[in-house]
This record gives sequence, C-alpha cells and structure tokens, in this order.
Amino acid sequence: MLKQHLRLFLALVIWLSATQGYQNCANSQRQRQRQSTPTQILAASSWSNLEESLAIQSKKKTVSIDSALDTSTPNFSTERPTLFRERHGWCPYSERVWLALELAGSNTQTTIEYDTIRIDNTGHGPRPSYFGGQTPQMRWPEGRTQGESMDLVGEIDQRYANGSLLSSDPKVQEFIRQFSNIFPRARPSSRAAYLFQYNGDPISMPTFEETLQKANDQLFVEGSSGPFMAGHDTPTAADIAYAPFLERYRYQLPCLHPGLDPTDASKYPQLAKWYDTMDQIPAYACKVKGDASSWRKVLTMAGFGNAGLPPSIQQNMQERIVWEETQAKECINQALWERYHQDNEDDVAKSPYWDVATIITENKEAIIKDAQKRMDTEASVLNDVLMGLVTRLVEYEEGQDFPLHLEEEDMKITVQVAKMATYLDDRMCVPRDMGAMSASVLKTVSVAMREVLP
Ligand SMILES: N[C@@H](CCC(=O)N[C@@H](CS)C(=O)NCC(=O)O)C(=O)O
Repeated sequence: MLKQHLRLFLALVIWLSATQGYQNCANSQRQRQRQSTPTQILAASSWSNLEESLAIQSKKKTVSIDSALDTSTPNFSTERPTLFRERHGWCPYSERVWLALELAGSNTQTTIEYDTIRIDNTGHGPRPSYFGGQTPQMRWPEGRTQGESMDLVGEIDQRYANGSLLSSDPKVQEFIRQFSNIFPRARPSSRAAYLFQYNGDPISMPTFEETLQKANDQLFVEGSSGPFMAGHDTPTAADIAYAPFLERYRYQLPCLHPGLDPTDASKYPQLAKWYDTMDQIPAYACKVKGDASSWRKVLTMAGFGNAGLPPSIQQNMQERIVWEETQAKECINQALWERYHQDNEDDVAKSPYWDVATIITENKEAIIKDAQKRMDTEASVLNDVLMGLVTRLVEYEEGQDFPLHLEEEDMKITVQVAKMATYLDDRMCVPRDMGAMSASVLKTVSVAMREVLP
C-alpha cells in the first residue's frame, strides 16, 4: 500500500513537475482575435491549432529549472539574480524570498527579472550537485551566494526595491522580531509549520485562537491608514515575513479545528482585512500563494504528526473538500488577472482559463502517460480527451455556462473529459503546477462537468 502510494506520488511529481506554467502566452489575445473565432477553433481542434491559438512560444528571457528533472549545471546569469527555492512551494522561507522579488517589482512598478532553480527538499528526490544547504538561497549576479530568508529579503530590498520594503526600518524590524512571540511552540515542520505538538497531536484550539488574536492586535496599528502590517500603504518586509505562515494557517487551521477561521472578521477584523488586501496583489494571488486544497492535501501526507493525521481530523478534511468546491468560483477574478497579465505580458496568458489550457498543452505527453495508468484508458483516447478539455478552456467566455458537451464530440469522450478534469484537480499542487486562480478554474470545471458523469 505504502509502495503504491509512493509510486503514485512520484508519478504525480514527475508529470506535474514538468509543468513550466506562466510561459509563452505573449500576444495570445491579439493573435487569437486575429486568427480565429471560437467556432473556427472548435471545428479545427488539433494540438497545433490550439498551440497556435494560445501562441505557445517563449519570449521569456528568464530561466526556470526544476533541478529534480534536470540535474545538469546551468550557466548562471551574470545579469540577473538566481533564486533557489523549494520546488513544491511548501517551504515558507522560500516563499518569503519569492514574494520579496515579486513585491520589489510591484512597489517600484518595474519587473525584476530573476532566474529560478527549484530544489527538492523532501529528502527523497535528487538534488543537483551544484547546490548544498537549505532553501532558500540567492545567487547574485556577481556570483556570490547567500542564504537565510530575511537576510535575502533585506538584500532584495536594497538592490531592487529602492528600500521600499522598509527592511531597515526599526519599526518593521520590531514587527519581524515579534514573529517568535506570536507563533506557538510547535514540532518543527516545513509542510505543517506551527501546527503540531511534539507528541503529534494538533496544537489546541485555545492556543491557536490566542495566536490569531495576538497577530490581529500586534501587527496592525488601529487607526493608521494602510491595510498592511504596521499600518503601511504598501507591503513591507513585515508582511513578507508573516505572509507564508498566515497563508498556511488560513487553510490548515480549519482542517485541524472546525470553526477556527483566521479570516473571521468578527473575531480578527484587522487580520481579516489584511488577508483581503494580500489577495488583491496580482503576483501573490495569481502566482506565489498556495490554495486551500493544496494546503489541505499537504496535511494528509505522512511524515509529521502521528506519521500522518490524527483520526479525529479526517471528518474535518471531508467537510473542507466540499467547502473548497463551493468557494473556488470566488477565487476567479478576471480583473485581478488582467493586472497580473499587464505586468507580465511576455509570459502570462490573457486569462486563468488560457493559463490552464497552456499548461496542459505544454505538458500533454506527461499527463497522458500518467493518466493512462490512473484512468485505465488508451493513450489515443486520452489525447482526444485532453484536447477536448483544452478546447473548452480556450472557448470559454466569462459569464457563460461552462461547455459540457462540444458538438462534434461523442458522449463517451465528454464523460472522459469530465473524469480528466477531476483527475487533474485531484492531483493539483499549487503553486508548483499552476497558480491558485488557475487551479480554481480547473476545480470549477471539474465540478461543472460532474453533471455529465453517469
Ligand atoms: N532560517 C532559514 C530556514 C530555512 C529552512 O528551514 N529551509 C528548509 C526548507 S523549508 C530546508 O532547507 N530544509 C532542508 C535542510 O535543512 O536540508 C531561513 O529563514 O531561510
């Protein structure tokens, strides 16, 4: 059983990890408008037509390498910095640095170009020979390598954000120092940070409530104008220090204790407002943050707590799956996506629907190979199925019902498309495979298409 689980997990890791995401959609909207109407796309469905419509060809200068799949030593850029971050998106310290690079760009209204090398930190996966030590690390253009997340945030602030992240500000530094007073004593774990006691049980509900109350009361200055920590109008190093941990709390605490909700504005009004404000940052909401399903799924993995989850939590997890499905639609915000697209025209698709279509198209061979084992279906059928799913995503216009059935498609394929959408949603790991908004698209598609299942 354990062996089978491991095998499935590895297969998931291999195909989903091959995902590059966020690439190659330059001018896609213009090209699509110029080249084809929706009915033409539908009539001429083939991978090459879809690729052409999605304008899949990279204009990107920056490099993103998954070192678990490509262990060769890269030519490190002498113009751009290189971020070494944990490859699944589980490491909260890596997320701090990734977020700092993105926020340095949005605070200064520029795009900071950086290369990324993703590192396996699970202890099982292959690590490249050129990397040692912990994630995150940065290699600066002049060749020096540095670690420690908050030191890196400070350096990014000086080099790329003109100090706008206020990392040297004594008040911001004081907020960062409070981190260890706010979060409870817990069993160390990067996948389940500040969640479990040393005996493997979850930390108690009153302790979590106290933590959330402290965060609410200490991080936000009542009466000051800005919605970010310490009352700032723009995000600072303090927001960066806490964001990955509060993000996990938002989705993982309700799994551990029903009714424990960090976004509850009646109990934690300032904290709730902060979550809303962070969700309006395009690069955070569309790219960096993990989603509710992925944070729940990470909890179910063995290796922490009682080598798995205490049984009392299983029921909560089931309830969360239903909640995730009902709220997925609310995460899709085209206006926010457009701001993200405008900031990254060369490598971000015009909509989250097109983002999912692009990622699936780029990884179709690996997906088909893996799905063959899981869905017990021939590769040629799966190819049509995947094309059916991508065609629907490309076709979809905001406000319409999601197309359950395409005219020239037989019902057998439609049912398989529905199964494929569910399979992809089940396997999703955000932000490793795609951003949170795109993953919400896939979830809503999977829920909508369930109607056609026998
Ligand atoms: N204090 C460090 C902590 C970094 C850290 O704990 N990284 C973990 C992953 S989340 C790691 O690299 N673990 C693997 C190892 O220690 O070999 C920082 O803030 O950067």
